[in-house]
Amino acid sequence: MVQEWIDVPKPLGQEQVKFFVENGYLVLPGVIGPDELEELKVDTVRIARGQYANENIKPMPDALSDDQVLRNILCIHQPHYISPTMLKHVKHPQICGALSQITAAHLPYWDGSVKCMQSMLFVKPPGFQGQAWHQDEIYIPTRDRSLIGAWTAIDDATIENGCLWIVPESHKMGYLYPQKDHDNPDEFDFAQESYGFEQKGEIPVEVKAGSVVFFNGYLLHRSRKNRSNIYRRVLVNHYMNAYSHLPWNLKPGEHVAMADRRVIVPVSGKDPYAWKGLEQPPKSVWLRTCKANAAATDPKADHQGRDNSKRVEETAKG
Ligand SMILES: O=C(O)CCC(=O)C(=O)O
Repeated sequence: MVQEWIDVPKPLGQEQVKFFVENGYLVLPGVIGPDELEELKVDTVRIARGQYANENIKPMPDALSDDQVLRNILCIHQPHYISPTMLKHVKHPQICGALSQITAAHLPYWDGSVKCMQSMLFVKPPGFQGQAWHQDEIYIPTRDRSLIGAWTAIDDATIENGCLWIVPESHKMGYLYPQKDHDNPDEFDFAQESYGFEQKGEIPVEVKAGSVVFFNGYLLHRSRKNRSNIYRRVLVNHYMNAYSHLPWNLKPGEHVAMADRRVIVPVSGKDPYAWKGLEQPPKSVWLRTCKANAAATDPKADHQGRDNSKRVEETAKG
């Protein structure tokens, strides 16, 4: 079999690569232009209206306004499984180019090959919660600490509307901190909170729409409640070194060193395990619909009192 090689641009300088390796994050402003942002916004509504055939979001009546279909949704998980627009963004040349330079820049022998395994489309309407401290490798383990989030701001992200907060350099030790339930359901959704680390270096990452924030899967981060009166839309795609197995959602009896989920999208360089084939993703997305006022009485319930924990656990949130 002839191995396909995916060529991508190399937009970063050596200083930016070094900054990412040292600090565990990198902000690139102006990556996504106004037309692409508009395309993502329109597609978000299309997904929420159930206009792509899928198991979890049924078509909504046309009479509902865009605001009515969006305002109950915190996050749509795996939109690229059903939407060609979201899949196109997963393969965005500038983003994948940057990923080909930083994802596993901490490793010898790496040739820039990268694959994607997850997308999350945060809608985060006014009043909706953020997510408490966590490290994404808790949810999506790699074999070489190469998990990376590419967090694209569709709206300006500010402290007021619930931007990302990070602890620079917290990825360096390569330790996954323990997690426990938190006691602040007004501020954070039902996902557990990491604890046992020094928080005092925490910084907000306020960015303009169209910026991309890259962060390593061991970097401690959180987001806060949206206290503004506008949506805070963000598309976060997760990627990793294509050479690492993806021992995710282990099946009973499976050995962590051998497991390798193949619902992936190769986005740069080569897929070293192409001979294993790819698994087709389910025609489905998952919804996170947590909201502060209902969560105050039950942290696992959305504003309609439904228990969301199972749906999100199935998604292995990153
Ligand atoms: O943007 C957010 O609200 C949370 C994003 C996040 O924690 C993640 O992508 O892992």
